[in-house]
Amino acid sequence: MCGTCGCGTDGNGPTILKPGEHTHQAEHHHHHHDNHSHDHSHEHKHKVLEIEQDILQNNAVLAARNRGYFEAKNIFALNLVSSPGSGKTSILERTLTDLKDEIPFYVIEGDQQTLNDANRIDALDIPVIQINTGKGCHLESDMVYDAVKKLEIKNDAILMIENVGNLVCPSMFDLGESKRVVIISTTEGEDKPIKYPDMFHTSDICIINKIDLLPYVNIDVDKLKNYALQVNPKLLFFEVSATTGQGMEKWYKWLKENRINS
Ligand SMILES: Nc1nc2c(ncn2[C@@H]2O[C@H](COP(=O)(O)OP(=O)(O)OP(=O)(O)O)[C@@H](O)[C@H]2O)c(=O)[nH]1
Ligand SMILES: [Mg+2]
Repeated sequence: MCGTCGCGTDGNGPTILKPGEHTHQAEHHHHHHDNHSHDHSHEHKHKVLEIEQDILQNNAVLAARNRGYFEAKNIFALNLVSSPGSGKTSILERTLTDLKDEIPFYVIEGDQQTLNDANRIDALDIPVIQINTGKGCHLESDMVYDAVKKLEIKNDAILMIENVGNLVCPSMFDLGESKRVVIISTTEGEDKPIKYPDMFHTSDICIINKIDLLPYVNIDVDKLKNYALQVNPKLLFFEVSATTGQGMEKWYKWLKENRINS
């Protein structure tokens, strides 16, 4: 749980908006356990632990419900996770542009604030819902549940869920996705998988983005992959540039092969 980053998503909950939809920015987030830095009593710690277990347990219950819904409708749901700016939305933009004539896509965008990413997807005429988590630093399964209801997803579609940019907390929250995709860009350094192992450990796919920048940055991609494999030997890698389109075909092939009866 986010005991160190101070993230909280209780209170009045996140705001879930379509592009163009408006709501007043509510002061809707307060801490799960705001006394944690002041009160170190045994009793308090015990309570915190119980609340954290409750949150994760509730999350798991609704994640299972999401997963059942996706399976019943043969929806291939991907949870895209990464640090901020690694290129999640850029990869989505190119993927949707290239494949939208073949495959029905739906998108859920997670950010603390703004409709920026939803507007980028909306510009491609893809149905999209933005979730603003306020102080929260990750999506939870109830937010996805609400967004999915608003999206009215057709059978056999692909649902792309772009999580909040954060290489730590989203790893703990199952959203009911079919596969988890971690994206890391060439500017982030090869040691991230061993520094932030949970995200790589819980993912199925690792997309290494911004390979067009390789001539300019100090990174050893083989080393990055080896670190990631130390954490998760089952990871499957794609090396791409969302900017130039390099490497995207292999990613598309995987998407097409895995979306039906996944
Ligand atoms: N050179 C290069 N730049 C890229 C590539 N992909 C994305 N970018 C740039 O990286 C920046 C961040 O890209 P986004 O797609 O917004 O990243 P994101 O992961 O969605 O960011 P958040 O949603 O804020 O976490 C933008 O300036 C992009 O143009 C790439 O393959 N090569
Ligand atoms: Mg984004």
